[in-house]
Amino acid sequence: MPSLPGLTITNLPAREAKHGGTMERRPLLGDEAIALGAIHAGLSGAYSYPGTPATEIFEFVHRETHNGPPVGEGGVHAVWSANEKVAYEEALGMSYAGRRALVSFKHVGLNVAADPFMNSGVSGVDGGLLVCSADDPGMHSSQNEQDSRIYAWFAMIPAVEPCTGQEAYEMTREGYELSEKLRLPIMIRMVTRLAHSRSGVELAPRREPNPLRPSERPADWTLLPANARRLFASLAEKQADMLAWSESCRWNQLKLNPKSRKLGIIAAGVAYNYVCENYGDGAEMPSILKIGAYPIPKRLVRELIEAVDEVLVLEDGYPFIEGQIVGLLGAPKPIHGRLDGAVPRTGELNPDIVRKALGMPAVARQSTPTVHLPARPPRLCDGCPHIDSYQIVREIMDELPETRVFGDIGCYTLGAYPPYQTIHSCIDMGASISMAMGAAQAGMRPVLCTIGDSTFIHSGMTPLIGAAQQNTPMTVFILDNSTTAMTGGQDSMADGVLANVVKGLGVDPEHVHVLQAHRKFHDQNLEIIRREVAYEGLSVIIPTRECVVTAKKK
Ligand SMILES: Cc1ncc(C[n+]2csc(CCOP(=O)(O)OP(=O)(O)O)c2C)c(N)n1
Ligand code: SF4
Repeated sequence: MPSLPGLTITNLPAREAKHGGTMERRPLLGDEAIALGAIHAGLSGAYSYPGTPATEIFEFVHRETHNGPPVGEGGVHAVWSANEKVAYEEALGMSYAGRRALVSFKHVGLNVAADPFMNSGVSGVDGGLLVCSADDPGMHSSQNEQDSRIYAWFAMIPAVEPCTGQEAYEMTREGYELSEKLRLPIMIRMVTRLAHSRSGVELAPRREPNPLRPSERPADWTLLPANARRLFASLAEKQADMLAWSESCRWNQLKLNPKSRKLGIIAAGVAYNYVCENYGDGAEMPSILKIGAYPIPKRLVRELIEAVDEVLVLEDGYPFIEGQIVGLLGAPKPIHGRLDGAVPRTGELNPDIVRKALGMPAVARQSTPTVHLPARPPRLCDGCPHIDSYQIVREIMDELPETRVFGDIGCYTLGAYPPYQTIHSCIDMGASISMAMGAAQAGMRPVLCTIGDSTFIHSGMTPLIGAAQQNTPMTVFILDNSTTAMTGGQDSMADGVLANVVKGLGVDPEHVHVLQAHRKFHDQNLEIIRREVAYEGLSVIIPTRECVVTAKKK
């Protein structure tokens, strides 16, 4: 963490004592620092479904532990889950058994896991449970830039937000102690910039995993109304302890500068680095509250506001801190940030945006020669199996221009771009099938949808059961490329079982077709698909061929 010379540090406790002897140091991505922090805290189970920018957390745990002993002998269980809700519930089961668990996913994954996540605040945990939700401000590879801190507030649980790899490691490692002390899951809020930045991290020794100790409070895990009312009241009571922790923990630091009253800064997570970068040239730093732990440390915010004339709030994501300070009726002093336009309302922060908000003159950056290239949308790889499917869908659309195709999330979403332009929606994982159902129910014809094999297992099976029961007139394409290509080629649970799963969900086997997604079968595939599109009922087409990138890797 950059040091801030010459400031009065009012609540910064001494750094933890070194753990005996020389410390090991490793270059780690922010994601990897979380993974290793969990392993060193005595992790017994890691759970996840791939999603940028969180994927590397699970992959690191797997890489580090898969050759180790079984869980019963101190090892770590690490197998991808079918989706984030399943991952969260598996982690809860591990915690119920008294052992420590880590569940990680991208921010929208938390929407999928929201049901168990919210309820786990009420039930509480036994073995420590850390949930890392990796936000993507600026939407580098996401559909939105929702802010997971609001979920932690919603579930009434503590959250930590690292600004360096070292903090990511230490917050995770120590988070397990807090989780077991408060008997609550703890959220680690990550952002893309830190998740994918590499830095040297000092490591502490690995702690032994917890022994198997099944919960002695099964009633607390059984959220019948009478139990849930009691537990929710107890969660409300814990809020005071949580606030006391947040106001005294080392992740929240108030540094008052009595010489500079005009401006105070509140900087959360990586925004703190951007402030330090801008004051790094020796300029005097105003009073600053660095926030790395939530609930928002009210007392420290109040102390800062009392010490200065106005406050600038810098936070990646939503104006979460700023909004709470301003509240409904306004703050006692001017508060600047995303809400009053001092900082752009959306998008990722960076040192230049922060510099401008601080009122500093722009720094001259070394200009790079600009080459004007024609705009080129991202496209499917040459030889991609999805190309063969989309060529046929395009032909169907040319024959029947009223055709609508509901898309989903994966490499195949690129079918929305030229030259195919074969997708008319993409909202969230699994929505292709459910939205196609709704549109068919509204009377639209013909209705098609495309979904990848991994996305189908994640959240396409449930709507397909309903479509099979109602024999909804639509044609579902499950594009089986034997992998989860978009997130880097993780194994797909659909491998080898797709047609049987589809039939098992109740789809009439006469209208289930496994096709080879290859140019040389184009004519016969087109014929089958034409027939099924004309059929006034549910059909499922499974074009199959391995992703060429995955095949090459093998
Ligand atoms: C809720 C949620 N979880 C994870 C992701 C990240 N993600 C996007 S697409 C995808 C799966 C892609 O695999 P598949 O459906 O097989 O299509 P492919 O990329 O292989 O064509 C994942 C995991 C996401 N966008 N939303
Ligand atoms: S990675 Fe695989 S699935 Fe994705 S576009 Fe390339 S070939 Fe197609």
